[in-house]
Amino acid sequence: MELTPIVLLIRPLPIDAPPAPAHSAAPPHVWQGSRSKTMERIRIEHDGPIATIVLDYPAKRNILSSALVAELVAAFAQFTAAKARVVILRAAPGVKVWSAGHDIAELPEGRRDPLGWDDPLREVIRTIETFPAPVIALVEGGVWGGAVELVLACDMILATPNTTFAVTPARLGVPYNMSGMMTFMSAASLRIVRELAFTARPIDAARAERVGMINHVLAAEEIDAFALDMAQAIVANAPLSIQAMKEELRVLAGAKPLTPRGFEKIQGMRRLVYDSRDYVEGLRAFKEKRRPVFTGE
Ligand code: KGJ
Repeated sequence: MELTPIVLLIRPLPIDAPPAPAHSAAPPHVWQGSRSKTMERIRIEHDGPIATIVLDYPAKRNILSSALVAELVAAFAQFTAAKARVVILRAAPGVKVWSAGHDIAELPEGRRDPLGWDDPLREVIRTIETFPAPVIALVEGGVWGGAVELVLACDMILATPNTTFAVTPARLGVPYNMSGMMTFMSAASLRIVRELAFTARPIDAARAERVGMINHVLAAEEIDAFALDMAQAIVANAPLSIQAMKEELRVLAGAKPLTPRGFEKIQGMRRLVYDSRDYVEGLRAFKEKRRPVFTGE
């Protein structure tokens, strides 16, 4: 698959077109040929019913800033309108950092929930989860914080052997939120989630595959062809069936009972975290490029 940016070959789809109902009575292949479009922080490519998003903001290690997320959300809306049958989400080949996660500079400095409903990370996770066709994450290099959740929210995950996943809120003093924890719980056993979240140490691709967090580890020279082959297998199948199964899995995975009291208790605990000195210290230490000193206050 060609990844260098090329000019738009065919009439572009309006980026702000309202998402069409997926896979309606339209013919299965609404796209002809291939085309590519460059946004500022991502590139998108269409090749027939297979769409690709390339994270392409290396100067800031593909951080999930509100600007990058806005481009991602627009790309998925465009793919929905165009009835894409599968999306491959990747970074440029050979990157050392797939994504450094949430833009720490955009986290509020305290006294406000840093991961509320409208947070860009939450928005892009919902976009992927509710996208009406499978999303394959093709990952290499370091994946950090919220970017780990982004990858785990994808339907299938392929990774090169040098991939690592580090879940780092506790290194920053950030109270992760419950729907985010649910993404982790759906992707790995509680024991693994606890280890990742409490130690904030990276897990490598081999172990992530062993514990069932990701689908396949593949050599860098093989991963593109493997992803394409998987995409083609999906495209050959019935899109409405896949769309219904994807939604069933999403709804079932999220079907966790929670009492109002339990919810309020957790919100109260999270508030103690983002009101704490440790939270301010975690963000400040990152900006000052030093290790944080946490006191539990
Ligand atoms: N947010 C904001 N800016 C970032 C971030 C980030 N997450 N990561 C990197 N940057 C910026 C740096 O400040 C540099 O900006 C530039 O990207 C290159 O980073 O100084 P500038 O050039 O203006 P750097 O550190 O020079 O690159 P490397 O030496 O290659 O190191 C890459 C790393 C990914 C190891 C390193 O940047 C890093 O540790 N980043 C933070 C990773 C992290 O903990 N991410 C989790 C963020 N938190 C969450 O996602 C969430 C949701 N949470 O709850 O905590």
